[in-house]
Parts: sequence; C-alpha cells; structure tokens
Amino acid sequence: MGNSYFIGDVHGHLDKLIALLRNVQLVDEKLRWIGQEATLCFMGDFVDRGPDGIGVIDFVMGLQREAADAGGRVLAVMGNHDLILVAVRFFPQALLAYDGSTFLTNWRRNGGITSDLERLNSSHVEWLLELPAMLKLGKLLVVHADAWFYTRYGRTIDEVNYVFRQLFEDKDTDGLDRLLEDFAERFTFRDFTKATEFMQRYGDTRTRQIIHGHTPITKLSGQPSEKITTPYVYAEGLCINIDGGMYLGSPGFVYRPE
Ligand SMILES: [Mn+2]
Repeated sequence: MGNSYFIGDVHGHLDKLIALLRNVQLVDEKLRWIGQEATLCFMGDFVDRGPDGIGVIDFVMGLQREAADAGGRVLAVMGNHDLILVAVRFFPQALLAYDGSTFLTNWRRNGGITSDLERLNSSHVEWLLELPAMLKLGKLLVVHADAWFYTRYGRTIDEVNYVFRQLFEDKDTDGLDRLLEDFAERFTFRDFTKATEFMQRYGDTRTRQIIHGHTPITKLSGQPSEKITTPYVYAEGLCINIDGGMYLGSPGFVYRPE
C-alpha cells in the first residue's frame, strides 16, 4: 500500500487533475508517467459538470498505458456519470418513464456536457465499459458510491461487475435506468453496522476500510469545498471519503494510505 495514490471524482477538471499529479510527481512537465511502479486509483465520475471530461479520460487512458509499461498501474471504478454518458451514447432517446424522460434529458439535467458526448469515441466507450463497479486494493475496498444498492446486484465483487456490464450487453435500458436511479443513494456508510456488513460482504481477511467518492465531502462535513484538501474519515475510521468536490470548487487532493 505504501506506493498507492487515490484521487476522487474529477468531473472534467483536467487542469486540477494535472496539478495534483505533478505535485506528487506521478507525471513530469510533459505529463508523462514518472510514477514507476506506483498504483494510481480513481474513484470514477471522470465526466459531467466540469469542462473537459473527455480530456480527463484521454489523459487517464494514456497514463494507464505508460504506467503499465513502467510496471505501475492506473485503476478506476465506474461512476454513475461515466455510466450515464455511455447510456446516452447508445440509447439517447430510450423512454424511461411516463414523464417522457430519456437518458439524454436526465444526463443534461445532471450536468452533461455536450462536447463530451460529441467527442466520446468507441475506444472511450470500450474503456469505460471495462471499469469495474468495485475492486480491492491492499487493505481497501474501493467503490464509487457510499451506497447499499450494490448488494442488490451481486454477492461478490465479480458478480456485481458482471451484472453492471451485462446491462449494456443486454441493451437493458430499464435496468440501466434503475441502476442510475440507485446511485441517488448516499450516506449509507455513516451507519457503522451497514459499513461493516458491506465490507465483510465484499472484502476479504485483509480488508480494513472502504474508500469511496460520489458524495462531496462538504455534504458530510459541512466544510466549504474550496477548503477541502484532505479525506473525510468516518464510521469509526472504517470509511474514507476522498471526493473533495472538484466541481464545487475544491482543488482536489491526492490520498496516500499508510
Ligand atoms: Mn457519483
């Protein structure tokens, strides 16, 4: 774990992401990976709300290749904004409810950026669809959202990851809509018992903490986002929220576990 770096929800803020990675010397001035064998992990929600979501994805995809060549790793979990962007690409006009909403209208309402959709190409789509819903890294269970709903999609990490992907394979627009609605859930891990149960369900004997994004720390701590530069650790130390809220004005931060 000594050589791991975590970054929360970037939401199109490529400039902030670059500043963070340069500051911890994972990239050089030409934005090349110099992290050698380090592991860099993202919490998802690369796109929407901020100016350059596709720029963020392109940069992270490139870093992932460079890191792999150097013996390092770039990992990420799937965020709901990444998911809906792909849903909009495949099924923009799918009718989701009697009120006439579609993936396109929902995406726009939730901060969708037209230029992201225009620039989204098939390699971005393939890459996004490969992102797992959850992963384990050292002592940490990594998941986008602080939410219980994942448990309705599978008993193991592999099952949940499979079911997320299968919704696209099956062109199951109702299922995708339900999943996106499920992401409205937050704050579940403030309940220590729930957090413990979630961790036991998906973790293993090494797992000690859950790390997540999705809910900007200001919504838990009340601190103004501009001042948030450290993780929010809660549930008796069991949970680590690293979503500083870059789209709300936080410069973001890099979290390095002990
Ligand atoms: Mn999210």
